[in-house]
Amino acid sequence: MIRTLSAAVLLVAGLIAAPAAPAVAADEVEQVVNGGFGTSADPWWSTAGMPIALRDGKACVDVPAGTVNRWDAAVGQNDIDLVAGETYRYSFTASGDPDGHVARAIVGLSVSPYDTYFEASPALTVSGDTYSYTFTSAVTTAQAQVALQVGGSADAWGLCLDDVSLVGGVPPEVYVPDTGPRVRVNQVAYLPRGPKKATLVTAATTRLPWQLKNAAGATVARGYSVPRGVDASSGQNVQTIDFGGYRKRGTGFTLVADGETSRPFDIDAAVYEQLRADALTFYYTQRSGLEIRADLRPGYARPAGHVDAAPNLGDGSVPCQSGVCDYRLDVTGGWYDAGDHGKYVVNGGISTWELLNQYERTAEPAKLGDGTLRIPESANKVPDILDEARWELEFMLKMQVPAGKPLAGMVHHKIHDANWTGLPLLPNLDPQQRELHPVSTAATLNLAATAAQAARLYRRYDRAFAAKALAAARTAYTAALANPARYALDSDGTGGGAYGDSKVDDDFYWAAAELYLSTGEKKYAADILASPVHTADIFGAGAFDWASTAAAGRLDLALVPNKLPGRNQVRASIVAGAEKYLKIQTAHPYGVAYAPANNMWDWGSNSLILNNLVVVASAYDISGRDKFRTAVYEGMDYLLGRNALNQSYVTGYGEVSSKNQHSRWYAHQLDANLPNPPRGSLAGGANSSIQDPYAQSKLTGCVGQFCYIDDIQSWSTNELTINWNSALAWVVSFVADQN
Ligand SMILES: [Ca+2]
Ligand SMILES: [Ca+2]
Ligand SMILES: [Ca+2]
Repeated sequence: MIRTLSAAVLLVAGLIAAPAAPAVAADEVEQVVNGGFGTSADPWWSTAGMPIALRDGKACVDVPAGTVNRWDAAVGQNDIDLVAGETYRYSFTASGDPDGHVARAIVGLSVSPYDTYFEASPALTVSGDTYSYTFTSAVTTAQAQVALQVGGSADAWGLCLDDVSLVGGVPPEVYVPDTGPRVRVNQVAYLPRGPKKATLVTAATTRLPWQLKNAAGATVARGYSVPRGVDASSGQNVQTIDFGGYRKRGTGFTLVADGETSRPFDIDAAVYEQLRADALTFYYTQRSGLEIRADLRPGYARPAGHVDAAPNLGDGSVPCQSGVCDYRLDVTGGWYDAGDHGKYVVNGGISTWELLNQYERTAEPAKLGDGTLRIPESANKVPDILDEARWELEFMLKMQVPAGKPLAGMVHHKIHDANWTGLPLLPNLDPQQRELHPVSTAATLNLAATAAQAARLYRRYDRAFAAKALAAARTAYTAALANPARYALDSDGTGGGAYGDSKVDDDFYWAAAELYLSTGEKKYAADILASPVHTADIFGAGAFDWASTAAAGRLDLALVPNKLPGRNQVRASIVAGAEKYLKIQTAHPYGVAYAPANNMWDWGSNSLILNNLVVVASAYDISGRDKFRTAVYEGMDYLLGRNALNQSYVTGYGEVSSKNQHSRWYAHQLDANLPNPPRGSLAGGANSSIQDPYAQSKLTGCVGQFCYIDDIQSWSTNELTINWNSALAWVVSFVADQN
């Protein structure tokens, strides 16, 4: 989960010479000067080495070959006024020769920190097109710029531009998502013996008849819907349909109600086995420091990233930020966190825990065994999920401060680029300086927890690695006790996500729990029992995540065999937490076990929904009560299509699914030569705060579930990350295990 502030470019304005602006409606005000390039290019600027030439009344440039970022080559105009709350229409005509080169059209700040207020990235054609966009400014400034950023191409090409316009005072654009039929189903598969519910969006307030049809169109079941009133999470009047009495397997079923036919779905369990594998193979193509092989992942091959081969400066010998340390570390390997090239110990921690926990809890370890994930280690006799998690663990171990250095045993919070890069950008093409950021108590405890957990799980396969991990965990825990308040700051977000966390009692608790479970030592038990977190009600309306890790410790104390005094209460607390989520889910007309305060959906809400299901599934493991298992099954429906937007959030699963997640290398939307994210990639999902300009331009005023858009520029609703896919893999693995 990364807060990516898109960078823009600072370039020097030309001198003002102001011909008349194009004609516009009386109450609409043109902000661009000389957008028609009548007799000169003033006051437009262009980047060095790319002078503007006027041809046929257009501004044309020869874009040089071999630049990295979009903003390395640009044409623009500064001193643009913007007023907060005002809606603008941004339009221009442009052509590109040869076809297909992408121009990043922005309205942004012309000075540091170069915030982008709006952006669009059309692929240009030789014949040229007119482009027009509407957005509402969130800021008031006299220092905005409009620009077309055209860098990042290996080859030279030609751009011509005309009739550039930014008109204020236009009516706001009302974005209406295409949500298809009003009968909302799990578009992938219901389980033959599981619950089968759908949600009908309708104006009707009395019950309506429904029919379940098989692939041949024959009605195989029928009944009546149940009115549910207005659903707060979507603002829609809805009814629910329960066809759980039908249990036959098959493909191509549809539900018909209120004159609408749902998208098709299966009734079968097998697809969850495939999704378990796909959700986990996501990690291989996130790997840093390793070539991604075409034979293992057709369509996703790429050179190794950040291995000290130009233009990468590499992760083989990375310095600290200025003043932070005087040594360099080899921090190659690990997973790229998300759509950026950063690597963050805290997010690596919860992701690794969730993979290892998935393996530790499963009743069917063979399903996660050697040869299950198509990775380079698929024939080494070690379960593939452990091989994949080890790729990250080895990186996290490298982030620990070496003995003899100041703060030895503590762990650097993160390593990433000194400055933000643009999209698209393959990992091996990132030219930025990489930097280690200060150590933090949270990162140190994340290593302590996951390395301790690893010690007990890898012992069977590699005693030396298990011993090394346990020693590192002990060292880290001791160092954290001596440095209990070194907090990562929210402000440390230049070039990478901040991952600030100033509440670490949860991380202390989790680390003590894992160390106790792997060693049985009394001192760790004493720390667990002395922690207020041990008995606190940690299962609230939100969910556990990278910053709130108490649940990881609590779940493991409940489920991994141990002799902790009072363990029955620990187990009971999981069941009590699950009861709360069950209550929320039962009351929810879309069957979601997530009800944030004031209907403010959080960043990465899909992963929070899934992490609540982890608690519910664990309650099933503890209690054996079928209602918990049933709730987990139903919880998958929302993610796979039974939602207000009528789409699956898992790439490649469901008739309509997220496919344009924010990523620098699964950037097909920006470069036809790059792939979409691989099958089984989870999108972040509805986020009421819509922090990115693209989402703001489309979704301002959105209600709950509607605060999502499947566009690569929407980094606050549509990124992909290692900690979101770990939640997906965990829950899907549970579901697959039951069948
Ligand atoms: Ca012109
Ligand atoms: Ca293996
Ligand atoms: Ca914390």
